[in-house]
Amino acid sequence: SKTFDVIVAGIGGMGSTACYQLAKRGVRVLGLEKFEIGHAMGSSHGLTRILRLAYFEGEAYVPLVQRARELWIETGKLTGEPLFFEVGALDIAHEGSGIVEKALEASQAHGLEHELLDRDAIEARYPFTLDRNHVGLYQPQSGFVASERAILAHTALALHHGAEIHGCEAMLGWEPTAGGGVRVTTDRGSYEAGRLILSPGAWIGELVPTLKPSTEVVLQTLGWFAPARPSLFDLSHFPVFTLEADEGHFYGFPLWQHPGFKLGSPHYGGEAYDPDTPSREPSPRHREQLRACLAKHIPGANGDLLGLKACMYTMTPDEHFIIDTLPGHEQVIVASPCSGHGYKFASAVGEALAELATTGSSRFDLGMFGLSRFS
Ligand code: PYC
Repeated sequence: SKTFDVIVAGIGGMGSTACYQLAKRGVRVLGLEKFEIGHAMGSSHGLTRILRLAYFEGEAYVPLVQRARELWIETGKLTGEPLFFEVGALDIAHEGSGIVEKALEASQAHGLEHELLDRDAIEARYPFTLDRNHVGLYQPQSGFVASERAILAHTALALHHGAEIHGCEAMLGWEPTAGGGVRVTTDRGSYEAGRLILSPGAWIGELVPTLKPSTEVVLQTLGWFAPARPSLFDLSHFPVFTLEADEGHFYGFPLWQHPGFKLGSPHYGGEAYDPDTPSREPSPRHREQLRACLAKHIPGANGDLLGLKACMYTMTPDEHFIIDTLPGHEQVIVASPCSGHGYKFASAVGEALAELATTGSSRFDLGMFGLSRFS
């Protein structure tokens, strides 16, 4: 079988950046993807993903997202098409719920530009209709990543640097070799490498059954709706946002590359899902929730439905990521799941994975993503 330095399984957000970072370092890398490159069966399609710097999920994420932002900008310049759009981000939540308070804590701890807004200030600036106790934190240096474009761009760069990438080739399994490497079997052949990076998203439990108990795949829904006045949601003055409402924790985007206003179903409202379901049918319940959120909080975007897409989150019990070597198999690096908030970090995670695979350590403190927390 053909031999490589590193095999990367799963060429989505994390795998595409890992292939690029490895190939750029002169590493002989094979990338394997079971669907076409840039497919809509995983967790990164639907054009855009939020990038927030003032991270309410934990200020420890801030250095990683700062580096990710730098890399998205750098790689966008390299390919001639921007990957990061600095439209600002607005976290809106009920006062005292902890979200705005934690975003503020992260801003202060890392000296991030930010602005606290009360309900009246938010409504004066943006087309939201909010609850009396809603408050917000605006971060001008945040924005969104063009996620589909970025996967294709990183794959193109990886190829440019000599990576071998196989689309439409399903990995069936892996086993350690006597020499301390790995042998990977696919539906088209078998390959050997010194190291294996597993970034298969929702399929991690199938490739590493010991991780099944600490991961849950859920279905989420993205909706696009015709705005009455598209100019209100133009990316020149409308930011990405997260909105904690009584109906759930929603998130949305300014208009970009699609005539519809994009709104995501409640972040904590995913439905248990089998990633091998052959088609991705959006949830009717999510569709109702999106409609209810628009009617109550964003009436200017409550127009005709233009599109719905289903996508998957792969959750860990504490909602942090897994980025670690596999106990007993140090040649295998796991880089999934991301608990539904990982894409924004992918450029920096790719760099961290390349460092781990080539030197055994990373400049980033990846301690909070370690597997030992589940044992
Ligand atoms: O990180 O803002 C975010 C996000 C929204 C939906 C999923 N992740």
